[in-house]
Amino acid sequence: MLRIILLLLLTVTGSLGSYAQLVDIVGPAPNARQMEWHQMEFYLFMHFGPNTFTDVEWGKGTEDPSVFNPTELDCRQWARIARDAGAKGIIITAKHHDGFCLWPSRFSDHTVAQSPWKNGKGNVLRELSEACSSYGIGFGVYISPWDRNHPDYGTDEYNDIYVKTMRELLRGYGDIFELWWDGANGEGPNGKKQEYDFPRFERTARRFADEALIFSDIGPDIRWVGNEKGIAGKTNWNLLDTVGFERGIGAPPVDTLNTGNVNGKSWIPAECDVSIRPGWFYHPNEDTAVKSGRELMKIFMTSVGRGSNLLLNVPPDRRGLIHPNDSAALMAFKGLRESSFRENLARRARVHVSSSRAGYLPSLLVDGFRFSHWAPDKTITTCSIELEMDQEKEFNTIMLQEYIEAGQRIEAFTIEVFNDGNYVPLTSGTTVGYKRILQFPRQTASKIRISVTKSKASPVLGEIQVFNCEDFGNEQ
Ligand code: FUL
Repeated sequence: MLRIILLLLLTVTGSLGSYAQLVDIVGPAPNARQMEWHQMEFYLFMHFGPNTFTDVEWGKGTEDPSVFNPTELDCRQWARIARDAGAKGIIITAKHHDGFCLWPSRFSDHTVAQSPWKNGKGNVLRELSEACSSYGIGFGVYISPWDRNHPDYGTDEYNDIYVKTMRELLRGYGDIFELWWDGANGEGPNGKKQEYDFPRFERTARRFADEALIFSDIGPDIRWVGNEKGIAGKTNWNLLDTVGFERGIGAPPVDTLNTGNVNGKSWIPAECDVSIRPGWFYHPNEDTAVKSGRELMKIFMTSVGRGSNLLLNVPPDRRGLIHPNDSAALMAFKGLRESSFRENLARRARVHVSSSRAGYLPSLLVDGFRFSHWAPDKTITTCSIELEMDQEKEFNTIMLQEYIEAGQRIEAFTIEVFNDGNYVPLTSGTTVGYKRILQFPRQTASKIRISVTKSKASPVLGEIQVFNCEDFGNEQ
């Protein structure tokens, strides 16, 4: 009943923020847009442009636009496959470092309008934004600040051009869920490097797409995880200190990006960008090097399973379609996620807790909803939670979720299993965050004890689930 009331409350208010006010917030906390983003968990990246046809990763910007000529481009196929794979959105390289624009920008003469595709009348962004909205997934854009084509690159005028380009793009294609800023900063056709006016770029983004979360090495909304392998830190704070740091060369050290800062001043969660193939762009000789569903599952465990989001790159081929090898791998990945997390063995387990706060029912931890949460007494920072299942069960995976609307708090926890009349250590970890998935050797038991051993403030947990699935071979 309580669950129904809470859900009604959420539906009626339409905002997570109002529910978050039921608990006190400690330290930086996600805003409503970031909270929606955390819940997306997994979405696709698409690198597409002249490089798709010239077989390189970084075009020089001197490529003849006539190379861009997909024969069967179908953005609805991309969006359908993304949706069917359980991805919640697509971020497209609207403009990569070669400067080529996938829409007919008025501020460049290196665009789809100069290509033979659809006789220069095509617009990939228009087709993709419409396809994403008709399949109910988000649409995001990568707009490379580095531009190896634009003649003004390296001069003050380029900052104006970049702002105008952003404005044109952010106003013209509906809601944008994420704007992706790459850190690369090389020379332009005039041999000069650009001093980017990022404060102005940020103001432009906020003004014309205030719904968009901005990704870069240092946010302001989402940070790079520090590698392109899909591996977040086992310790992963959603907090980051950015003062004194810049995007690109001046970014925080990669291990800081990987783990965040325990006492960071801003909520800037990590996103793991990784490609399904060795390269970011499509290369025919990589058709046989597509990661398998199992490999993607391993990546899921080290990204989403460590409280980060997963941005998986699936580059369309020269026809302008997702290659069958990639779609098969995506479907295998989807199948593995479904089979792995289908049966929560702790659903409706009896929950015994070491301390209780009035109004916070321990049973909310196993009700299948992260929003409904439990917390011990306000003054208490350590606690234990015992799950008692109705009979002995085999399991090898535990998923924990903090109610991060109230801030990220947990610093260390242990998991024990009841064996021969005693609790014995099974595994342990540091941060939990939005989601933490731990795998361990398969156990048979009816009781599990999770103890929070260190927390910045009274821990607030939303959900605990237990599974018996394949072992994805990740070191926890
Ligand atoms: C990098 C770029 O230089 C690559 O080409 C790619 O776009 C990747 C996602 O980010 O920094």
